[in-house]
Amino acid sequence: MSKPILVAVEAGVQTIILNRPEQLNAFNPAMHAHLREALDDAADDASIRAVLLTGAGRGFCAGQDLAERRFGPDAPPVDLGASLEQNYNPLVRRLRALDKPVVCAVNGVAAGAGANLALACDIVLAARSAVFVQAFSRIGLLPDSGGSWFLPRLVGTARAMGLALLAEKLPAAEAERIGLIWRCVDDAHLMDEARAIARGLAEGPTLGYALIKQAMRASATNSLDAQLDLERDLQRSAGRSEDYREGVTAFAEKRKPRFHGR
Ligand code: LHQ
Repeated sequence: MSKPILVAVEAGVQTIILNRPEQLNAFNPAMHAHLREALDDAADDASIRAVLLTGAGRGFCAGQDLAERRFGPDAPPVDLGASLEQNYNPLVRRLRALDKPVVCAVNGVAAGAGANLALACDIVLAARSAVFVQAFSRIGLLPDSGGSWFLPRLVGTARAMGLALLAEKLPAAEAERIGLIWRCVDDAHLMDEARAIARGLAEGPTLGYALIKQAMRASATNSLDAQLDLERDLQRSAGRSEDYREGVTAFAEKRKPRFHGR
């Protein structure tokens, strides 16, 4: 049996490939378990300074594997809350807690929890042929895996509501236009561009990136006053880093900085 995800580390980038292409990389428990493990490794291993997430085959991720959810007329209802608690919520929490940048290369359709997995990443690139579908309402569910939180924050309530209620396929170019993702790129260039971004981040000021992520995350619930205080405190830490010293020195010497992530 092939592995549900493939993981490789090169030049400071941990690449994770969702690998159930026949099911458009839909989630089963094994894929969840392996993905959690890979993200734990990314958090613990100091040599990993950026993560790149993508899918094998023509899809990125079709969300929950619905073949596992088929039930006969007499079957008792499945506790979907338990499924979220055991698998999807820990995944999204791990991704959001990771203090290293996560680049997502959406290589094809991203549906249901698969779409929201992408939205939980820091920089989302998508192939021009890819589509995002909040497929949940098609089967009587609501956006999960953080979707009901990410969508209104990224694109506003009107668009979030439209995407969730109508569950239409949103083409990558439109996703870029409305601010759902960072950039839509031609299919042939997706992986080169995503790798270049991830490698650039892996050579960057890792500590500074962690502080950027912390500040951006906190802004979702902070008042401006609280955010100004937080920026003061985080900038104090950033200002003590080796990378800040190197950045300023390299600027003065008109050369490219050599950051070590400290
Ligand atoms: C699939 C799937 C799939 C299995 C395509 N499973 N095989 C969380 C917590 C607890 C419970 C419930 O859910 C959740 C979160 C969720 O994610 S709920 C939402 C689950 N996902 C969906 O509802 C999406 C279902 N899939 C689709 O709507 C379409 O397949 C999309 C729009 C993704 C792609 O459409 P097409 O490009 O036309 O491809 P296709 O439909 O022909 O699919 C290709 C194959 O992939 C096909 O298998 P086959 O053997 O016929 O070639 C599909 O059965 C399989 N596949 N999604 N989620």
